[in-house]
This record gives sequence, structure tokens and C-alpha cells, in this order.
Amino acid sequence: MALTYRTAGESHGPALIAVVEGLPAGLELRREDVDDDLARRQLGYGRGGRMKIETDRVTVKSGLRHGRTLGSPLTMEIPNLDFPNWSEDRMAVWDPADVDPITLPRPGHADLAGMQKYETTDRRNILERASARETAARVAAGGVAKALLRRYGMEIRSHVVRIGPSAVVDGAEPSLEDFEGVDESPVRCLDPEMAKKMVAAIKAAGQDHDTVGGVFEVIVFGPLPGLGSHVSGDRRLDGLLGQAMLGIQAIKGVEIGAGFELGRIRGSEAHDEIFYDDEQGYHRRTNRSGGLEGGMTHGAPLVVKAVMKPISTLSRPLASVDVATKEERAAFKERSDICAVPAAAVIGEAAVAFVLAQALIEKFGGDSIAQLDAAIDRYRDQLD
Ligand code: EPS
Repeated sequence: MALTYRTAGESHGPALIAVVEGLPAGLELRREDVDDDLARRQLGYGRGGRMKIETDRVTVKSGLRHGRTLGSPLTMEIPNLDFPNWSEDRMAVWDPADVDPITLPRPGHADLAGMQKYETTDRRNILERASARETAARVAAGGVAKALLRRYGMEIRSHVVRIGPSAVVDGAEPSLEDFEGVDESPVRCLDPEMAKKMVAAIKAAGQDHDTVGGVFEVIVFGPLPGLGSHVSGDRRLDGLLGQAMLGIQAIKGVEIGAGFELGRIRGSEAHDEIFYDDEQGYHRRTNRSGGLEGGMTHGAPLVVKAVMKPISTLSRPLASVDVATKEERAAFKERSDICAVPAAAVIGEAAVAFVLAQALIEKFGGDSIAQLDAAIDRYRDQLD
């Protein structure tokens, strides 16, 4: 059984839901495995008013008993605490309500293409699902994936490396210990001086009624070698990670390891030479491959970067066209964030975690956690 997840839920509907299927029975889960990441997703300098309304926590509806998975679909629900403010009219579930349609699409959002595709002149029918609020459910699924990976020594961290013009200088790859205080940084940046500049960039964008994007990096420490496969393009982990990252709202580019820089340097500088000693086994002194060769993990940390475009809801809106009248008018204003890159980094962790957990289950299978443990132990012995 492959490991999969599906989310459901609208931004201002009753709740967000994640259904995770294909987990082995007997995996121990703690509330914090999921709720701590949900809380981390809500943080970051530059978030809007909504985060003051919500306190994202899951209620488990199926698949868990006495803190252990049953092997059945795991359903997690995150209520939208804002829903009661919308349930009477704009987001009433059953009763028709007399609400004016929003006919002004925002440039950069799913609005216009969604209205054309799904045949509606009310932008709300599109934006409610396109909203990045949905990522709360993905983070819940990612929290479960992380708990599974942690059991086998894989730890996932993230940090923000650019907000608008302010970027950390490319230096040594951070170690696991370097991430200790990253959640205390208002922008989840490892360099406190750069964090101040990033905060200033967000503040300046806000003062200009504008928004700002950035770049974050996700690192997996201790990946088991041999996850993914070279044998078909759609099984290469690079491609699967790219899909998962680019499937996050507002993500426009992904790099693995040295990424686009590899187009500038020569082969002799681009690859990670292979060494061996009794203590470390096979190892590398560099990690330009970002832990992946031939679409497979090779044991070095997995390093994935992604760029998030500036949020497309502007409080000084860009030009648009009213779909009801075809008149040129400014796009609709909506409550939003100035910058959500620190939150996107947490969502990126979840995306990477789920892909890696899928590759783990694909390789080792097992209906129970004991069967999975045994298969991984055998593999480790074989590697030794
Ligand atoms: C978000 C909730 C949303 C937005 C944001 C992310 O809440 P609301 O629309 O009620 O303010 O803050 O969504 C978007 C950036 C977007 O474009 O829709 C969240 O929970 O992360």
C-alpha cells in the first residue's frame, strides 16, 4: 500500500482536513508531532490578521488508538476558528445567501484562470480553495511523515535564506545543531544580523502597501541511502521533491543542492568526490548534489531550496478587469499577509518529509511498524 495524503477544506469554511493513508500500524504519534508544526506555520514577521484569529490544532477523527496508528486512514481536522464569522452568509454551507459576487480577479492569484475553468463569476468560489490556508492540512500530514522518518534517524529542518533584497551569503551548509534557535527568529533565519535586514525589508514592503517573497531551504539530516530510484523519471526523488515543492501555493522555483549554480561551474567543481573509511563508510567532503545522485539519496543531507513569489493580494491593488463588465478596475482588496516565507519554510519541511516517507514505505513496505523496522534493519546490515 502506497503512502498518500489528500487535503480538503476551504479557507473560511468549517475546517481543513488531511487524510493520510498507507501508514503502517503501530506507529507512535504524539499530539506535538503535528500541533507544534501547525503552531510554527502560524509564525513569522509579516503575517496578517488571520493568524491572530486562528490557533491551529488537530482533532483526530480516525486511524489512531491510544496514540498509535491502526493502519487505517488517519483523518485529522483543523477547525477554521474564523468560520463562525462567515457561516451566516458568505460561506453558508447549505442555505443560499444574498452575497454580491466578487468579480475582480487579482493578478498573480488563481482567480481569473479558476473562474474561467470552473465557470463562475464569483472569485470566492476559487480563492477559498486556492488560499494558502490549505497548507495547514499539509503541515499536519507532514508532521506524521516526520514522526515516521525520525524513528529511522532522519531529521528535517528549514531556514529562510532570502527575503526580497536581503539574503544570507552562501557559506558552509548548516549542521543540525545550527537550527536550535531558528524558530525564535522572527523570519526563521540562522543569521541574526541578516534577520534584522529581512524584517526591515518586510516592514518597508508593508509601508508601501506591497508584499515581498523570498527563498527558503529545507535540509534532511541522516537520510537513508537508496531512497528514490534512477530507473524511471517519475521515480527520481529530484522530480518528486520538485513536484511537492512546486505544488505549494506561490512557489515558482526549486533547486536541489547547488541547483542553478551548476550551470556556471565545470564538472570538476560540480561533483562530490567519493571517500571511504571504516568509521564513516562512504562519504563526501562536499554536497553540491544536495544528497541526490541518479534520483536517489546517497546518505549526505538532502538539500532543497524553493523560491516563493510575493503574495498576490496587495493592499494597493494592481490593474485588473471586472469580469462582469469587462471594465478596467483595480483588483479586489482582501485581508492578507505581507510576507509568508517563514511559514512557507515550515510547509516545505512537510512537503519534503512526505515525499521521503513515501519513498521509505515504497522501498520497505510493511503493514506494521515491526515489519518496517525489520526490513530497514536488514537493509542497514546489507549496507554495512
Ligand atoms: C492563511 C490564511 C489566509 C491568508 C493567507 C494564508 O487567511 P485570510 O484570507 O482569512 O486572511 O492569511 O492566504 C493567502 C496568502 C492567500 O493568498 O489566500 C494561512 O492560514 O496560512
